[in-house]
Amino acid sequence: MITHAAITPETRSWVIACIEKGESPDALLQTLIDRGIDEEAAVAFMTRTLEARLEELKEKAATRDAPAPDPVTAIPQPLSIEWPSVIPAGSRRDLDRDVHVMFSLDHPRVVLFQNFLSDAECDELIRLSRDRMTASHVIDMDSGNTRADSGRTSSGTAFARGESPFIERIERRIEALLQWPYERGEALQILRYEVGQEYKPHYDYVDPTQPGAAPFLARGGQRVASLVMYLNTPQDGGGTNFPDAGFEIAAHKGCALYFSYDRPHPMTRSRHGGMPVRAGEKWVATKWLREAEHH
Ligand code: PD2
Ligand code: ZN
Repeated sequence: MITHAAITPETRSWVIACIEKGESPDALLQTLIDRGIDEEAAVAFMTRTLEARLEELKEKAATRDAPAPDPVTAIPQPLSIEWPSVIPAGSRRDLDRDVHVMFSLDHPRVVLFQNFLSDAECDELIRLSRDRMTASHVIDMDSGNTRADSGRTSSGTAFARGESPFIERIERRIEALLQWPYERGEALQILRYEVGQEYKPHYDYVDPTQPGAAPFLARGGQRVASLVMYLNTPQDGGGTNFPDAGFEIAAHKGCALYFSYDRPHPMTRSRHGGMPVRAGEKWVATKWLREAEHH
């Protein structure tokens, strides 16, 4: 005779298999009782088994019906790094110059510094660059190489990190201002915009879902922040705008515009552009900060 102890995991599997073949629960209950299982125990067992099976099937259906996350549109988590530390508006950072915060916004994260470079430093950066400018490129997200693009019409050049004591002095000031290791900065880029030239709105991070992102990300990870240093004051135009947030920062000699993006996603509202120069010319130096050491 089968006793109460005979209700085993196999009994459970057998009941489920029979139900799924279409046998009636009442008939199964009767079989259990016929085989000597106490009626009350058999009813409790059948109830538990069928309820648990129903829950299992509901969970399976919910997982199956939930749309699979789309790797292109899914919102990535914020990068889990220590962020550059930026002081509040109105305060000063004790560097080798008296730099202070003129404007600060949380979303997008934007900070404008005044007096970051001296007039002499701005003039020297322009003087060192003038004879080595070539047409600016963008990263081709299919191949990872760079290419010309009608949305970026400036010319530019770059200084390797620490290329000279003068360049290193500026880079060390950036390190101290943002509390961001020197080694996690890209080469200093210099850009020149003549009348009508611009850099249409774009993101400075790379889209990690694009095939061309891998070689970029292999050298220091994602870009996390940008510092745009204005080397002159254009006669007219040439501001930096953030169209998704609806504001523009005027290009003003010696000021530095900082913005960061905590993940490579438009939700950072960090899309920005170099507005067309309407008169005169515009010179900037840019420093991009990476997640990790850049080489
Ligand atoms: O020229 C600018 O104002 C500017 C602003 C932001 C340039 C860039 N980003 C860039 O080169 O990415
Ligand atoms: Zn940019």
